[in-house]
Formats: sequence, structure tokens, C-alpha cells
Amino acid sequence: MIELLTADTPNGKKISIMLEEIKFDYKVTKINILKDEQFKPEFKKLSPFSKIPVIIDHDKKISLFESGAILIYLGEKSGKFYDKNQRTTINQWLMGQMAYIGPMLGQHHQFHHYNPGKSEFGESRYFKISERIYKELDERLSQSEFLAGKDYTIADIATFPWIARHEWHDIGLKKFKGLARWYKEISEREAVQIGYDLLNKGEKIPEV
Ligand SMILES: N[C@@H](CCC(=O)N[C@@H](CS)C(=O)NCC(=O)O)C(=O)O
Repeated sequence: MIELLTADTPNGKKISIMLEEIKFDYKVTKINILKDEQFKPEFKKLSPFSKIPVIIDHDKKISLFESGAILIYLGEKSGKFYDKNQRTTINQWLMGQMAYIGPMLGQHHQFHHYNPGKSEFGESRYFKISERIYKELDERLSQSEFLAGKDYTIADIATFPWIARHEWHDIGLKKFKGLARWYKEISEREAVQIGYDLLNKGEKIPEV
């Protein structure tokens, strides 16, 4: 059994979506990051940077931190969405999500959504970078069905929950035809809908 220690954020939703997709038996343990539960010593032992998500694979008695590493682990363990012959390509799009898309859109959330009016520089910088990310993803997804090619992979699973915050971004997903097509197609997967509603609150995926 897999235990997912998480909060209801895009990085957390990546893993619940993956667990639903591969149909593994799992339970969610909520870490309240607004109440600093991530800094508790017992959590920090599992996650040295005090960040969710973390998984514990109770059968193997191991734990993992960093969502990209967790997706790779689950992809290897399940044999799904991480095809051995496609790994060179999947890894590039996955690392792009981890190092660029997530951190930049995360800053955009901080300046534009949570703290508007506090820093003109921050708001404008991350708005422009986020717009650029939409364009870059759109270019790729206008030529390729999924990020790493013709198959849906862990790179798509990592990226999707970030684009699902598109209403916060105020960039206008509709304008980006390739990206919107990809988003809609993934939104329609039953496992994605269940995994997205990580805390079983009846949360729906925002429409395009
Ligand atoms: N690179 C990490 C980022 C994880 C991350 O930023 N987690 C945030 C929530 S989305 C967190 O735990 N924040 C609490 C904190 O930094 O104190 C991953 O992908 O797992």
C-alpha cells in the first residue's frame, strides 16, 4: 500500500492523479502546510526540504520526496506512463515541468493571485514568464499529441495540475489551441477527475 502525504496543491495532485491512473491501493494523509505541519521533525525525516508530496511504499518500506522522483518511481513500479523506450524524451519534459513550469507558475500564483498590488515588478515578471510558458507548451502541443510524443506519460501528469490553475493565471487558455486541446483531453480522463479531487471535496477540474 502507498501512503501519500500531501496537501491539496498542484504538486500534490500530480501524485493522486498518477495513483488513480495506475490503480494502486493508496491512502492520503493530509499535511496542513498552512499550519506548518511540514516542519514537524517526523515529516522532515521523510522530506528534507519540508515539502509535500511524499510517498511511503509500505510494502517496500521506503519513502520518497520530490514529485518528479515519485512519478518516476510509480511509473517504473507500475510499468505505466513511463515507457522504457521513451524515457529520454519523457525525462526532458518532466524535468522541464519540475525546474521551470512549476516554479515559475508558482511565483505567478504568489504575485498575481495571492498578493496582487504588492510588487509591480514581481507581478509583471511572472505574468510574462507564465505567458511564455503557455506559448511554449502550445507550440509543442500543436505538433505533438502529448508532451513526450504520441503517448500520455508522467510528463503530462506532472504538468496538467499546473495548467488546471489557468483561471488564476488570467492568460486565457482558450487562445492557445494546442494547449487547450491537450488540457481538455486529459480533463476527460476518469482517473484524472478522481485524482484531482484529492481530498474528496467534490472538486471539479476547471473547464477551458
Ligand atoms: N519540487 C518539489 C516542490 C514541492 C513544493 O513546492 N511543495 C509545496 C506545496 S506545492 C510545499 O510543500 N510548501 C511548503 C513549504 O515550502 O513550506 C516537488 O515537486 O515535490
